[in-house]
Amino acid sequence: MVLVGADFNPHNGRADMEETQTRGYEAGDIKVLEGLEAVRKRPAMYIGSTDGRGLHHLVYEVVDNAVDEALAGFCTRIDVTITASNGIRVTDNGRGIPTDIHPTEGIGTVELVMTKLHAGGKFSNDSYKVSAGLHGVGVSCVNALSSKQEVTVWRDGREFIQTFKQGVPVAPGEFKGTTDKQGTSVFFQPDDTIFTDTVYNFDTLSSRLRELAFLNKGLTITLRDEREEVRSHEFHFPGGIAAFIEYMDSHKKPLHDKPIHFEKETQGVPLEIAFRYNEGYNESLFSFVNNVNTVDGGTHVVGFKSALTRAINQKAKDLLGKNKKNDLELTGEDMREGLTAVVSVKLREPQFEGQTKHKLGNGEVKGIVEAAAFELLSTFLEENPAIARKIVDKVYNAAVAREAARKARQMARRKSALEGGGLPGKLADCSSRNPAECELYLVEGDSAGGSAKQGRDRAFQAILPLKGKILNVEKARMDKILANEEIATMAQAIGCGLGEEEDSFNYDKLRYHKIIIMTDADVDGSHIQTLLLTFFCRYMKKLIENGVLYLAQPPLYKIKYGKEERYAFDEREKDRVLAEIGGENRKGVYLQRYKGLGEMNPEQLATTTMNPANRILKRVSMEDVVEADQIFTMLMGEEVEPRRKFIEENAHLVSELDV
Ligand code: 1YM
Repeated sequence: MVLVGADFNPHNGRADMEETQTRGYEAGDIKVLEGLEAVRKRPAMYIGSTDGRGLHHLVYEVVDNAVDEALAGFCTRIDVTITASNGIRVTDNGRGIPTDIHPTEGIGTVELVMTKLHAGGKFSNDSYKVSAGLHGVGVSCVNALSSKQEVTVWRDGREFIQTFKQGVPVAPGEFKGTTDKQGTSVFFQPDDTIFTDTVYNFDTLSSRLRELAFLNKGLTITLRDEREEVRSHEFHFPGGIAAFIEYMDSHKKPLHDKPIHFEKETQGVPLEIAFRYNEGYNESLFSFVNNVNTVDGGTHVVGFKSALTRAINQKAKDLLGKNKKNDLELTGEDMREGLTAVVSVKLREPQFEGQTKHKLGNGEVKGIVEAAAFELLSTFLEENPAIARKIVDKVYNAAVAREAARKARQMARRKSALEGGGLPGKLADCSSRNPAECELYLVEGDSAGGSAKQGRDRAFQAILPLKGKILNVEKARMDKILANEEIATMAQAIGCGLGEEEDSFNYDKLRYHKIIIMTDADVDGSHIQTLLLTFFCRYMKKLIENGVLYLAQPPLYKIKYGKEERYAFDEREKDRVLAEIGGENRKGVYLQRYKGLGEMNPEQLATTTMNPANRILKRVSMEDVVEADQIFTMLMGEEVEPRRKFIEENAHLVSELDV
C-alpha cells in the first residue's frame, strides 16, 4: 500500500471530536486507496498523458465540477488562479460540496468526492457530466496526482477544510468557524514526480476558460496568474455563443450584421445554435456536447447540417427559381461556404465514438436537432428576407465556383495522366516504401534543399524543396489552389490528394508518416511556415489531427570552443552553454548565429536538424482549433489592419528570430 504515508494514521483524528468528522477505517477505504494508487501508477490511462496536456487537464476537471454547479443553476462565478508555486486554485460561489457524513458510504462527502474514482454522476445529480472520453474522470484523479490538495467549503454558515497528500487525506475534514460565504474552493499542487511538464500556460488555460464562458452564457469566469508577472482575464458573455461567433470572426468581413442565434429545448435536450456568414470561403463549424468540443462532429452536427441544407434549399427555390437559370444543384458544402457556426447541446447520457472519442454517437439527437433547427431557420429566413437573399446569393456563387473547381480538377487529372502521373520531378524520394518509417522534409529554398538532400539518410528521408512562398490559400478558391504548382507538387508527393471531401482526400494513401516543415529561423521562414500551416489546416486537416505534421527546429547558434562544437536551439541554451565554457569573451570561444538553413553545411544540417538521434521536432496539433483558425485568418486574410497590429504586438518574437 504505497499510498499510505508513514505519518498517516486514519484512526487518529485530530482536534476536537465535535468539530472533526469521525470515521472508522473500513474495507471500502482500502479499495479507495487501491483506486488512487492505480491512477498514480498509470496516470495516462485516466488523464490521457502526463505532459502539458495532462497537466492542464487537471484544471479542466476541477473547473468542470464548478461549471456543473452553474448548469444546475446555483453558481454564477468561477475564479481560477495559477499560484506562485505553479499550483491551481479554483473557487466557485455555488452551494458548496455537502460537508455531512455520506449516508451510505459512512465517510465525509468531501472526502468521498475527492478520493473515490467515479465516471461522474454517481453521488451527485451532476446529470450533464460528460461520462466518456477524456473528461469526467473525476476530481479524485486530480487529487491522486497532486502532491497536495486542499478543499475548502463554505456552506450553511460554516467553513470546512480538508487536506490531502497524493490523494490520501492528511486528516478528517474540520470545521474552522463561521462564514457568510458560500461555495467551494479547491487548491491543488500537481505532483512533479508524475508530470513531465509542470509549468502552467496562461494562454492555454485562458482560451479554454473563455470558451467555457461563451458556452455558458452569463457565467463569469476569471483567470489570474500570480507567478512572476501578475495578470488576469475576466470572461463574461451575456450573448453566449453568438458572442463566440463574433469573437471568432472578428477579423472576417461579415455578410450580415448580427449572428443568427437560436435556443430551444426539445425532448429534454437543450440546443443552442449560432452562426453567421462571412465573405470568405471557409467553413468553420464548431460543435460541443456538454461543453466539450466534439472535434469529429457526430449526430448533432449531421442534424444541423441537414436542417441548414433543407431550409436554404427551400428558400433558394423560392428566390432563384424565377430569375436565374436553376440548373445547378446546391449541395450542403455550398451552403457552408464562408459559414462560422457553433452548435452546442447538453445531453444526460452522451455516447462518444471514434478513436479519440470526439464524435457524438447518440442516434436520437440527429432528428431532435434537425427538426428544431429546420423550424427555427425556416422561420428566420421567412422573417428576414434581406438576409435570406444575401445568403442564397452567396450559396449560389459557391455552387458556380464548385463547378469550376470540378472542371479544373478534371483537367489536372487528365494532365497528370498525360504526363504519366507519378511523382514530381523535384522530389528526392527515399528508398523505403513503408510509409510508417518514411519522412518527407518540405524545405524552404533550393539551396537548403540541396544540403538536405546531401545530408539525409536516403533510406527513409525524402526531400522536397519548395520555391519561395506558396499560394495564400485563405484568399483563394479551390480552382486556383489546384492550379498552383507548389501545392500540386506537395499534394502529389504526400499522396492523399487534397480537399475536405472524402472523395478527394484519402488518408490511407499517405506516403510518409512524418511530414516535416523545415524553414529558416527568420521572418520569411516563419511566414512560409504560417502559409504552409494554413494550407495543411484547410486542405489536409487529417494530417494534423493524426499528428503526422511536424516543424523542424534548426539550431540558432553554433558555439565553438577549441575542438568542441556545440549547438544551441534558443537564447537560454546559448547562454547556458556560454556560461559553461567561461563566457563569450573568453579566448578561443567562437559564436555563430545561423540566419538560415543555407549557412549550415550538409553534415551540420544532418546532425542538428535531421538525424533522429539529435534533432528536435515540434508536432503540430489542432489542440486549439479556434485560436489557430483565428490567427490564420487574421494573418492571411483580406484585412490588413489586424495583421499589422498582431505583428506589432508580437514584434519582440520577430526580433528574436531575426537579429
Ligand atoms: C472548485 C470546484 O466542486 N463545486 C461544487 C461541487 C458539488 C456541489 C456544488 C454540489 C452538488 C450537489 C449538491 C449535487 C458537488 N457535490 C458533489 C456531491 N467546485 C466544485 N459545488 N450540493 C453541492 O449535485 O447534488 C459532487 S460535486 F457528490 F457531494 F454531491
